[in-house]
Amino acid sequence: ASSKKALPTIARLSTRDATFEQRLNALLDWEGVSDNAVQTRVDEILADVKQRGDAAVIDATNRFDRLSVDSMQALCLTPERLKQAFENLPGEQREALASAAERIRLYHERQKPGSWQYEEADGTVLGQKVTPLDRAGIYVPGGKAAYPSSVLMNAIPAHVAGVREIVMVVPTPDGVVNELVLAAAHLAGVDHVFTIGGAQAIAAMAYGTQTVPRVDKIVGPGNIYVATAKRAVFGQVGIDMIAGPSEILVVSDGRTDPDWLAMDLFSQAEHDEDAQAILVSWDIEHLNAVQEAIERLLPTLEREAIVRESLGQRGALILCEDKVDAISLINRIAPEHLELSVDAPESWLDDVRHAGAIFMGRYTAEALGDYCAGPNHVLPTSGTARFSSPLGVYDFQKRSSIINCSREGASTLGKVASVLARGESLTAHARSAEYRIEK
Ligand code: HSO
Ligand code: ZN
Repeated sequence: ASSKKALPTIARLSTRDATFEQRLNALLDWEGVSDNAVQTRVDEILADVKQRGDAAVIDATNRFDRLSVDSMQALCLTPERLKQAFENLPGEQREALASAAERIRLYHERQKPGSWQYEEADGTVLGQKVTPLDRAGIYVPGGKAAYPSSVLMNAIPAHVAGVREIVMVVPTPDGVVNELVLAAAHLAGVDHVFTIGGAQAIAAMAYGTQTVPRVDKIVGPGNIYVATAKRAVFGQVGIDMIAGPSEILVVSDGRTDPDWLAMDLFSQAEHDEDAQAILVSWDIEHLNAVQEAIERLLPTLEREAIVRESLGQRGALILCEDKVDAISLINRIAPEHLELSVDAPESWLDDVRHAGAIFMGRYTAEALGDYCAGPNHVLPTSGTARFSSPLGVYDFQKRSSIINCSREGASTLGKVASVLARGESLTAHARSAEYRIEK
């Protein structure tokens, strides 16, 4: 036996333990990264792009992505190039991507909110007009973290929303292009792709350059430079949420195959070392069986090292008392993904208040939602499901209020406004309303 005490593969907790709250808090604790050195470098890049436009983007791209281009033209991909990427895919991939895109589109079509209005008795009409953004910018990370599925999840809602122009940026370090990412962009209705990344790409989209159109909102995940740049340009443009590491909370009634559950936990853990996978059950024998499955299946994983790190640092198997106890844990954690691996999951739904996406029943693996079920896989993380929602069509639209007073309505409202305006000593307001009151 080794003299070194081996770290447990995954922590075991019980809601009965006196230390439970403390241990749970330690597991959930996630500090959004912020770094002064990064901030300084990002600020420099933003300022440079703002001032010099394309030239600054080209310089930064050559430096960080190890390229040697001398014009922006070399960093633009045409719609024909995207189409070609799609058509050249192996048949199976082409069909899977197209089927996922179609399902995601159908789901998001349902999110399209209508404009509405109502008319009062005196003929005054009030309403709300929904308008898509003129331009959206989608950031796609390069290298290993470039997920074609995320291109679909970010761009399709924008397209369904009716955004006029969708710009996508994706870095190509050493000139390596991800054909699946381009194919996904083609299917999702992306208009322009620039092979740029990092803070320089965020700056280009936020300020606009001679070549890159200035967008109204930037969405999509990225590394710390990208996240820092997005925070910095927020206000000039809209941004989506800044996502933390991926998480899954599985609740099992003890009747799902432990191998399935172990693999569900792995499927989140393999995203990265900081990802979080937690399983809750009131059946201790079942927890033991899942733990055994984890130990047995771990060595079969391609990304074993990442999964071990993630499970060891932030994973847990939690023994709870009963359904009520499980529900209070769910709402306390407010997970990005919740799997209800139980009989009659519908009977849980009313009580589940906080979760980004709810996967109901034993057959609904989270992985299906990641790719092709239809709902969005860009979800609130780190407990933010308490107050925010999945990325959707509504994130690419805004609302304008409509007020259309009738002659009669102007009299009725004019009296109310005049009194309130005089109360605020804003007499021009009062007189403007009074002019329109019928004598
Ligand atoms: N589970 C990720 C999305 C994803 N999974 C992309 C596979 N590819 C979001 O939390
Ligand atoms: Zn995933």
